[in-house]
Amino acid sequence: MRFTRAIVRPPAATFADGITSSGLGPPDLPLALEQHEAYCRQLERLGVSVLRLGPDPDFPDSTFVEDTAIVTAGGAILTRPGAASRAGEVVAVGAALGRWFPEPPEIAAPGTVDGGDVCEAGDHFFIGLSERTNEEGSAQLVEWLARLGFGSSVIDIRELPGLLHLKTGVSWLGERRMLATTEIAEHEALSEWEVVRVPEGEEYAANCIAVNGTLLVAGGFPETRVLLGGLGFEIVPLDMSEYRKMDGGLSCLSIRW
Ligand code: CIR
Repeated sequence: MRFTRAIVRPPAATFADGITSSGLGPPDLPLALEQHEAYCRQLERLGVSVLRLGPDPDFPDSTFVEDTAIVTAGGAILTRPGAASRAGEVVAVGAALGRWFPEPPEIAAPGTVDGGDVCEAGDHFFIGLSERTNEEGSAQLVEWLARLGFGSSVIDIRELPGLLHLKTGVSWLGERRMLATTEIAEHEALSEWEVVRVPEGEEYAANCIAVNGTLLVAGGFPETRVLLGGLGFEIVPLDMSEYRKMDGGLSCLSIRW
């Protein structure tokens, strides 16, 4: 599937007040904005029309738009983020998506889902059960996705250390191929998929996005780059240092369809 559109939201002045467990120190806002703009320009270079929402200082984590909605070829589903401070982020994204997806279904209480736990792989979705996505939310999502014609499987990451979301550790590379950290690679839900394992020590690079024939990967992970390059992918590294400080990965900066 070719992506033609994306929604993004640059970080606001309150970015450093967002949730983080990285221990990497506070993000540098001017640098984060530069990295964000480079990310947007790269999407545009690949033929994606990018809608930039205005920054919202009331929601420090609102730059991580991916967590608020799941957009598929068949329609959109609004999430109900698992962190209380992020619940209100869905309103603005839902309003923006309304232009293309009027009245999308929404995950309902007590269900919670973060889009970062939802990994699309063609006509199949992997859904992570995490600190953010609960069983009720994932069950609702399985149901909505089925109505849109998609199959799904659930991967429980609650016992796996270091993973905020499922997509912190796994990405779809296209066709039947996934990129994953060792722990996720061994999960039975992936047993019938070809899994490329992220080299040890480069786990952050497991979160990447395939956009119209090019892989956007986090910069600074040379072994992963060589590995993926060897598989024939065109690769564009993007500096994500300031988002990593806030526990964010590359995919979470955009909703793509
Ligand atoms: C959070 O904890 O919610 C944000 N600081 C980071 C969210 C990252 N989202 C993602 O990877 N999909």
